[in-house]
Amino acid sequence: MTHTVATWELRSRFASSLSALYGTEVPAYTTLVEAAQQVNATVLRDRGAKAERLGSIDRVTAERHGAIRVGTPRELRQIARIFGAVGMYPTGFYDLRDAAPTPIPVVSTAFRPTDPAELARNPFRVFTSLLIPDDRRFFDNDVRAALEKFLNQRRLFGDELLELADAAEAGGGLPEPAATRFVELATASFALSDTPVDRTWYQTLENISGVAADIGGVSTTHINHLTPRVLDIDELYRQMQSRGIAMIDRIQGPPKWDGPDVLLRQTSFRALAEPRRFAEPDGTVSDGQLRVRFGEVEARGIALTPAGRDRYDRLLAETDGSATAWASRMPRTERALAEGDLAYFTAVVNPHRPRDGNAPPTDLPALVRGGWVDLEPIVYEDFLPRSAAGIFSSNLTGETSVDHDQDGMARDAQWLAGVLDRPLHDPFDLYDRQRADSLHTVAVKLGTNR
Ligand code: OOG
Ligand code: NI
Repeated sequence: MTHTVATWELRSRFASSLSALYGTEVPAYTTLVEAAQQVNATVLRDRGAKAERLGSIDRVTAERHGAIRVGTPRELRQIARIFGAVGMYPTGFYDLRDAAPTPIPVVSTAFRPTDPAELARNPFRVFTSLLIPDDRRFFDNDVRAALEKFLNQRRLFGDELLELADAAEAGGGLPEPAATRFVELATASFALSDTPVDRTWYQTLENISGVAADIGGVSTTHINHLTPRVLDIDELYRQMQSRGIAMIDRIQGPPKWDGPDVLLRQTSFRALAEPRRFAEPDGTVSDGQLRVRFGEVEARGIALTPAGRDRYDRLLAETDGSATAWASRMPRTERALAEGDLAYFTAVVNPHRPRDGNAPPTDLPALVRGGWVDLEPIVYEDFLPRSAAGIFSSNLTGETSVDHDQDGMARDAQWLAGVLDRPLHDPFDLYDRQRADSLHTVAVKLGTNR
């Protein structure tokens, strides 16, 4: 009998193989991972079981997200097949083209496991951006035509890789040696290539947008950053600076405070100069450098409901994330977040619930108030468009040139699902379902599911 390497194991092998590759390509990433592990060990020692409230230390230690940028719908569909092979499915729609202060000519999604049990096994996720060449605010007709021609000629992924991917997705995994081969080919397709970059073409695009040049100015794609998860991001930030690594000037997302961690806080070190070869206009090849790849670290908190998210977005827009404004408008306990329906929790029956003969209520706030259930936070598994745009732009060299007199092309989640030719999951639906499933189990146990 040949042993099948299951989908989750392919995912976990793929994540660690990409991480090993990125560590050899960008040594500062290894420093970041080491610093993150040290901070996590300290937090675990100091806070004990509380440190694992938002994920077991095994999950958090292995946890990474990456970012990849592609140029055409066809490339995005191929990426979807490769990630589908390892159980990562497109989730969420992010339009970064009118992000303040720096618009980026892409729309994005994140490929990730959608099932809680799969997330617990390995939560690898990849923020994936698609260039929009027909957005006239960024690209005029000539550049657009040249971009599309260039992109349509390149092949990012070979047939062998795509066929193995399809077999893995259809079969729920791969036998050996196909499994090893798949991980090898998938990893290699995201390595930095040493194919010479056409200097003139790259610069044409870079004058419009550094992200456009990184996507459409080269004949390959590459993993753009990999992000470990840390339990105390403020401490990590201090440690990286004391190790001499220049970080961007802030931590993005909610401010530091003494209430529950929600959503996502992220920070990064600036893109580093890496050697690249250039094809010059006179036909010679020269050595040069590009700064496109960086390192990022993140702390994850509880997922917010649409109402909670709305409050977060408004707080950030109105107060730029001031900690005092935050503290005056965000509930300070998990329980208050649940009672206000601002954040997602699953409920489990409280073994010490009151046994006074009264019938239990059925809605979550009342169950919590009556002491019938305990709450388990649902971790935020997604991204934040404002932070994402901040991460993109803090790593750009040069300005993005935008012609505000032109209309952008309208793009939405439905359009992206069409491009992907797969369902595009809505993060809120996934969190909602997880909460609903737990309430159903509670109702069965309490005998209220009439
Ligand atoms: C993606 C930037 C967004 C995040 O963590 O928000 C991102 C990119 O640079 O391609 O990764
Ligand atoms: Ni990132």
